[in-house]
Amino acid sequence: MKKIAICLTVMGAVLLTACGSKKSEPVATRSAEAKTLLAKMKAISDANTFMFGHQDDTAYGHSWKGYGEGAAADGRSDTRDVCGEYPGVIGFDLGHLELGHKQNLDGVPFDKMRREIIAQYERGGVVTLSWHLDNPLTGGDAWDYHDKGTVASILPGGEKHDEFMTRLGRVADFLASLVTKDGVKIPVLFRPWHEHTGSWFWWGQEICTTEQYKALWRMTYDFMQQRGLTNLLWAYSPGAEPRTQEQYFERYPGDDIIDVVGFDTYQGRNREDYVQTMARCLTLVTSCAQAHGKVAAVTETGYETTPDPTWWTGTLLPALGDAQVAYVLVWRNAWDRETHHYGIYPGHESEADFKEFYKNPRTVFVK
Ligand code: BMA
Repeated sequence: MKKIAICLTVMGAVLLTACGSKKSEPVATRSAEAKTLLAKMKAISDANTFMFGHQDDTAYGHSWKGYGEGAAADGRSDTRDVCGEYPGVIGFDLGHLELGHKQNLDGVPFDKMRREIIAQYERGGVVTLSWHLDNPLTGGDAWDYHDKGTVASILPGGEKHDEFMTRLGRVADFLASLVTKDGVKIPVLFRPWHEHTGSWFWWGQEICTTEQYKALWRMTYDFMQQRGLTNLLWAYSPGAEPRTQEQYFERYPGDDIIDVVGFDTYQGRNREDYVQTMARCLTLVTSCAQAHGKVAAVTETGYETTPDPTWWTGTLLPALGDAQVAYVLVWRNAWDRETHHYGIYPGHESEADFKEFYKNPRTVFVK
């Protein structure tokens, strides 16, 4: 008995020492490149400038696609075709990567996406990744919110937990493959579980509880950290629903996880509603960013088809006012849906105005 006790005591001491020494070493949660990226975003917003962002900018455009039959060469961009430079931020979506598919939910091959992510980094631009992932419980898409048990089913102990970890693993593998030819792990801004203050995705406000939503974030973050993905920065991006800091932070996963705080909102038919919503959300998000020492951004916006020849300088710029945000990202220019575009392209009725927007000293693009 005694011998065992001594043995256990010694083992305990060894374990304690091991744990103790582990604890005293700072845990690297952000790579040097990720820290540099965050500092750059902060400097841009501190200088009262912001990067223009466009979803899928180099994957396809209004009348072309960069993959499949008749593919345009890598690096084609509707934005560059109009103003000569690329957006400062390009967004891509990882939906269906978790299923092991070769293309995302909109048909963009992940190999093409990887090449364009590397190219955007090498030209000095920023990449943000959203994730419209399928419902892991029902097999429906991201908008299949009818089963309120979905989030619970993938948390530890849930019937789909193990399978979901496999899905997260596929995403982690792709994120780990974002490496330059010199071996630099490309820093990217990951923006999962977005627009959760609405109830149109299976992780939305009325579909899961606050505790479940936060646990979902923690599980995702811990998994990526355990995979060594310190090249990720993390964005929290509710919709326009929160009215107060308290509401904004209700489901906030934590200051140790989040780097960028933003919001998604779009213009509908009424310009005044949009300008007012932007003003309200910008005031809220910039004060939240300040209170928590984070960088603010407009993580998604736009006006579908932009049916206003002076929208860029006549609505978007005034709506932004003097708010300090690192970037403003407009949604994609679908090549296969005539009326689903939010960016600019040659021949669009707002082309001349976009060039003015580009020349405005506040906007940041990359060559
Ligand atoms: C949505 C729409 C969809 C698309 C999804 C992910 O807002 O653009 O057509 O599948 O984003 O990119």
